[in-house]
Order: sequence, then C-alpha cells, then structure tokens
Amino acid sequence: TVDVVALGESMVTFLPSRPGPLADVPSFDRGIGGAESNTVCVLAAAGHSARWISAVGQDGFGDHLLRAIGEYGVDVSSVRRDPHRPTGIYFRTAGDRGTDAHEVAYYRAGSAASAMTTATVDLAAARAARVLHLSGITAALSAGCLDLVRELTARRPGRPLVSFDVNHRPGLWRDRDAHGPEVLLELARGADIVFVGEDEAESAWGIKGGPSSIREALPEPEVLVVKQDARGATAFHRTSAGSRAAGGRVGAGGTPSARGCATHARPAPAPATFVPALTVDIVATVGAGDAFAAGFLSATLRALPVRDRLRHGHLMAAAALTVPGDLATPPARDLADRLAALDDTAWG
Ligand code: KDG
Repeated sequence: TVDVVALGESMVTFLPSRPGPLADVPSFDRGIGGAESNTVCVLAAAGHSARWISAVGQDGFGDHLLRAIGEYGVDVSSVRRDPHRPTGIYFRTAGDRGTDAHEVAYYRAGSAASAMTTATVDLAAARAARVLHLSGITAALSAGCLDLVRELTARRPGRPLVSFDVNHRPGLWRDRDAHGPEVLLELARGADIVFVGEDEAESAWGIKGGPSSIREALPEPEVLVVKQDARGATAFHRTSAGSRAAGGRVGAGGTPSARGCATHARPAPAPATFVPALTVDIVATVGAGDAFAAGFLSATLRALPVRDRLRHGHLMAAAALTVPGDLATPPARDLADRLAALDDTAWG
C-alpha cells in the first residue's frame, strides 16, 4: 500500500516559445502534463509514496512520460504499454505574461490512455493506497474510461479514500453521448474528497451562490474544497459525530470499513473554513489546481487540520503558478521551510 495512487491520462505537452495564437508560434518546448500525474508528482516530491496508473503507447513519447514521471519518485510499474495506440500529446499557446489567455490543442483521441477499461487496468494496484486520486478528465475520455471511474468511485467496503477533482473539460465531452456536467456531479457524489472551482461549478452546474450553494448541491463528500481563484479556497469538512469520519488512518477519512459501508442517512453539517491564497506573480495557471490538490492531500495524509490542508494547497499552487509548465516541485525541505516562514499574517 502506498500513500497515494493517481489514475489518469498523461501527455507530452508542447509549451510555446512565445505568446500568440497557435498558428504563429514557431517552436515549442517539451514538458509533461496530465492532471492526475501532476498531482502525484508533487506528492512524491513532498515525500509521499506514490503510484501513477495509466496507459501509454509503445512509442518515444510513452518512454519519455514514464521516465519523467518516474524521476519524480513515482512508481510507474502499473502503467500499461499499448502497442496499438499512441501516447496523447497536446500543444498550448500562451497569452502575454500574467494573462491566462491560452488555447489548448489536444491530440489524444484514440490514445492508449483513452482505451483504458476496468479489464485492462490493474484495479488492485489502484486500490492499494491510502488515497486514490481521480479526476473528471478520465471520465470524459471514453465510455470505457467512464466505467472505470464509476467502478473506482463506487462506495464499497475497504476502498481507499477517494479524492476527485472535477476538472470539467467541455471540449472533451463535446463528442460524447454522456452529458458531462451530470456525470461529474454523480461521480463527485461518490468521492470522499472533492475539489471544484467556484467558476467551474457555475459553468458546469449553473450554481451561482458560491461555496455554500455548491455544498448544498454536493453534501455527500466528507470534504468539499471550493477553489476561488486568486481569492482563496473554502473547505467544508464533516468531522462531527454521525459522519463517516470517525477518525482513521488519514485525517479526512474514517476506517476503510466505516467509509465503505457508508449509508448517507443524513450527512452532518460541515463547517466552512476559508483560507486566502498567496499573492504571486502568475506566469501560467496551468497545473495550479493539480498542485493545490497535492498540497491539500499531502496535509490530509499527515492528518493536519483543515486550515493547514488549505495552506499547503495554496503553497503548492503558488509554486505551479510561477512556472510556464504544469509542474513546479520544490524539494520537500524547501517547502517545509517556506511554510514555516509564513506567519499567520501571510494568509490574510
Ligand atoms: O491541469 C492541467 C491539465 O489540464 C493538463 O496537464 C492537461 O490533463 C490535462 C487535460 O486533460 O486537460
């Protein structure tokens, strides 16, 4: 059993050498991306044992992803090599520094990862974790991938704590039969920890009233984290008697059996905790949500109070916001020092 498993598609990413529309960018730098592997790389860099589960092609891009993600200390031994399908890639353009006007061009339809199903993925390896991190992107890739996410978010005895980042990508749902927003709500209801953007909840689900309205629509998860862009984030954490969180191996969860046998008779009300974000000079917002989830989960695994989970999330997000690519992973010691150096006034 590892601290955290993340399952999802990763891609080789191509970052523009200068701002401007895709048609005008003359060259690109290679990076790696994929929301779930981004999260698990940051967690591994923070000292957690971590595994990434996916499929990549039997090609050079697949080799590169396995090597690059492995170099973060992530176990990639459960990633399947598919001889018949390619590794997905994507290109990104950039707005001028500090603006987030960018386009994304995916080349991932028919990729090795989009062909993942419950039959091809090692489900036991996915479940052998304290936390299993998933996102709505996987559900959008294919009917087989959606079944896989449904299987892993089904409440059953002994499952790990399931973390779900909604990650609504309208472009990926466009050609699918399933209706993305409804599916994402259904999947989020099955998770223990849910991350969603306030703007995302409005665009996907039409929820306008901010964090408390989102919580009303999504009372089931033990922990709901609403990200509010540069302002901060609000977490609802149900801890009182009557909830499934009767204390356990990780801070946000109960014992596996207590969690797995969840009846959601009536969820106990969850108090809201708001922590403002750190102010940074933003280079690119890509990967910030993934890093935020990593910080929050890292602090959850260490059973820290919810305020500190949010602080860790903001700190990791701040690092990702200040680099052009998806990933910025300062060494664990550096992070600990930076966190200790921030007194309460830094958080507003
Ligand atoms: O969160 C960053 C991701 O969006 C990026 O790495 C690409 O996973 C990706 C996706 O599917 O959009």
